[in-house]
Amino acid sequence: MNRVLGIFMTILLLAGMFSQPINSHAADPTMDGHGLLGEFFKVEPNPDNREDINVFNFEDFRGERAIANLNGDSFTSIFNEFSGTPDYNTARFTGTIVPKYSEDYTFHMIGDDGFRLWINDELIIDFWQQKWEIQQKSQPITLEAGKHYDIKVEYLQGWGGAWLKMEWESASQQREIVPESALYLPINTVIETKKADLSAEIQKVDYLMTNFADSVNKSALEKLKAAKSTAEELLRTIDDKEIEDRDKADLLIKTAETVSIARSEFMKEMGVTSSSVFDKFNNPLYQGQDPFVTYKDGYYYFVSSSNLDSNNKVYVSKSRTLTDQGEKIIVFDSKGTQTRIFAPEIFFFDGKWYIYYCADLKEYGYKHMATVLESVTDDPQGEYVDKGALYTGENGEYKQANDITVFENNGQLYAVWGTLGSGEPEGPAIAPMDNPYTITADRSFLPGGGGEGPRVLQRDGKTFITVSEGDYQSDAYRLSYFMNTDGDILNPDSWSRTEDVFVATSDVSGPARAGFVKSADGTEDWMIYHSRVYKDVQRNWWRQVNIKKFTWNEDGTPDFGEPVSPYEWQELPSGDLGQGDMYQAEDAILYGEITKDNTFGNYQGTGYINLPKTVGAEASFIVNAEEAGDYIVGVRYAYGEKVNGEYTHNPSTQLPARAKVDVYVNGVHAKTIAPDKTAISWEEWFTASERLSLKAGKNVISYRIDHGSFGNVNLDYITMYKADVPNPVTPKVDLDTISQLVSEYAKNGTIKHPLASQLSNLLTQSKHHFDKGHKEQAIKKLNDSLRAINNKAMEKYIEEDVKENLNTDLTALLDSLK
Ligand SMILES: [Ca+2]
Ligand SMILES: [Ca+2]
Repeated sequence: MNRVLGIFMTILLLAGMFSQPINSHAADPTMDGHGLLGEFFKVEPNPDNREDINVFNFEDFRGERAIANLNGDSFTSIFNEFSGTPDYNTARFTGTIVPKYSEDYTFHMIGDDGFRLWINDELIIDFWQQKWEIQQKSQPITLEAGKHYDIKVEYLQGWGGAWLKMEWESASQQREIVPESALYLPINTVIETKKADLSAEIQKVDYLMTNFADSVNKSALEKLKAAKSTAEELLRTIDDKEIEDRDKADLLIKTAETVSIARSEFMKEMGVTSSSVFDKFNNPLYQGQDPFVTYKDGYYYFVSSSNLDSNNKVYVSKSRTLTDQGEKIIVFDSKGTQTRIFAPEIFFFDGKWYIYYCADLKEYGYKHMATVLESVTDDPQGEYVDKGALYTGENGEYKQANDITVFENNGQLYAVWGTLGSGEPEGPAIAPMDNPYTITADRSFLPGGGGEGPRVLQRDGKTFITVSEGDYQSDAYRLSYFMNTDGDILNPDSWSRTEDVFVATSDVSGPARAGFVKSADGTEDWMIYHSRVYKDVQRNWWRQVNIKKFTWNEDGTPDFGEPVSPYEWQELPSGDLGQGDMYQAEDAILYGEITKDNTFGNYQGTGYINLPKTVGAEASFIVNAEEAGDYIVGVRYAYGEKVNGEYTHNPSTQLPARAKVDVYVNGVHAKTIAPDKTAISWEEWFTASERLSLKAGKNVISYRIDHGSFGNVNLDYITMYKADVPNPVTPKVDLDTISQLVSEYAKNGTIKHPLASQLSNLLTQSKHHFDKGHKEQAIKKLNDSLRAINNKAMEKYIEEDVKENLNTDLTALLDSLK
């Protein structure tokens, strides 16, 4: 096997989240006017009979929200928000449904708990029972293509899981979950909200004309006035127009967009907002747990499984900077054959990417097993093939596993993982691998001591396996490590253990699950780790991602220091390009009830703004794009709001409060972002990044509270840089690393004597000259080394890929010395 991306791979792990429920959130509609309107009600259980079906009524209305469709996602967070508890609630979903074919349709529903479905006022599924996961099927109903039919779903929830799935099929319609695109919100609701959004547009125009009419040219002002008149005229006449309601809604949507575009043109005339360059950061960075990152060819790749919309998927994010995860792409959806996908890690071996993780595999009766995905191409955000479960057992019997990682030592690949199941020996367990997706050897064990989430760090012939210890939901979750110095990896006697090398401080709770990575130029060592978002003493498992630089002790062991406080600014990793141009929110054009503030800490610039809950609020940034194309645009925000029903002790949902903000580019809706909650603290900030397409020159990027948005979010600044441009800095290679490699190659026989000893001598002499300050002689010895490996007569003593690696490293080292 080739030397893998350095010996310095990184990894992260996921905490042992075995007691927690699988959580997900009902998706918000992504298409204008689509989805179903949900109305949510509270009911009271009968104290004498908790299965009394008669308590489920629609009398105590608590709130309404549009949802995309009924796809099995959980209503828990909505119930929590509206009624303070996920238990004993009802909901009603209404709107219209439009089929593609003129055929007989059959509907299938399943849920937790009961439901009933009306199409066109006809009750076609009636399952009004406090039971769960019992599939129901309707009689066929004849529908006409393209026609809107009223749809109504009623739903009851007792306790536990809370979800519904609605599918349809016909002769031409393959059975599928009824998609958002086939569902429409009740038209009256759409018309009313679009009128309000258009009124908000008119107010924004008034704000511009009152305050900035003198700062733009006449033509921009005239265009804005004209757009405003059209909007006012439409609002006066819309109710009386003799057109279909749906056409009224379309007219309102189009007109609001026209005004919005005219406003953007006007704002561009006002000039670019002043900007600076992102050059420092503080922790935390974003929501997440068991972070794992690796660096290759100018990009950091982060891999994660989602906790916010289920644990059935794997995502890979790509970023030019370690300080943000950049754009996140889904690479694997298990579609139910795997659940509880935890702590994925990504590695590059021999031209392909491998993602390792443990999950409950259907094929193994939903036991938690180690498994691996292999990329089809060398694009880590491309397609993957599921290579199936790894053999993590003994005597031919597959055993459960937890938090798997892999590493290479002297050309041999190893897997390390935690053990699971009653009567199982205490891990971590370890086994050599035949290739990146095959283990045939029986497992053996490190010398006990326990810990979960192994991650590997290697330097100067030493291998460290860090593990996380303690209650993962507590302040005391922390790092310890095993150390091997003789390369006898499978011998438990060759490992020693050091306790508590990275522990909580007064303002960082439960720091653990570290992964390790080099700075972009290869000169610094960094760790990425999670901490708990709440610093109280109660148990909870909400976590956030942090990074810090670490160093080495004289005895060659790592010195991780203390977790970095959120109040401490850190410099960018060496050679890191950061997040690019920075535009402060407090300098943006602010509409509606936005307030500027600087009460809470840890902001950049002179303060931050609060995007309120009220419709019509907007922060517009006029930015400059050097060329047209896609940009990664990050927004730094705090969302510390505590919502009804949220509590830090054993929370039943993860980060239940999510804001929802619409993002516009040059007046046109581009994205809706749902920033994760940032703890019940307004002094810890997260960054959310999106890919946005910009024109060359001035662009207006707006963050808006429209109807259906959830505000009360503080914004500090936005950043932007051109997407898909790797960091051109090449990692520096040092002489020690090359010497170590040569010694490993000699050990595993990929370089043979006499070349091995010749090279080793030349490198030792070079180091000696460096130490004495004789740079020229040192360089001469390096050139001699380069000649030796490329000497025709030596060909049979060195393998081709090893020769290639050493050529690359020696040339890079020589270049850096010029
Ligand atoms: Ca239930
Ligand atoms: Ca700021």
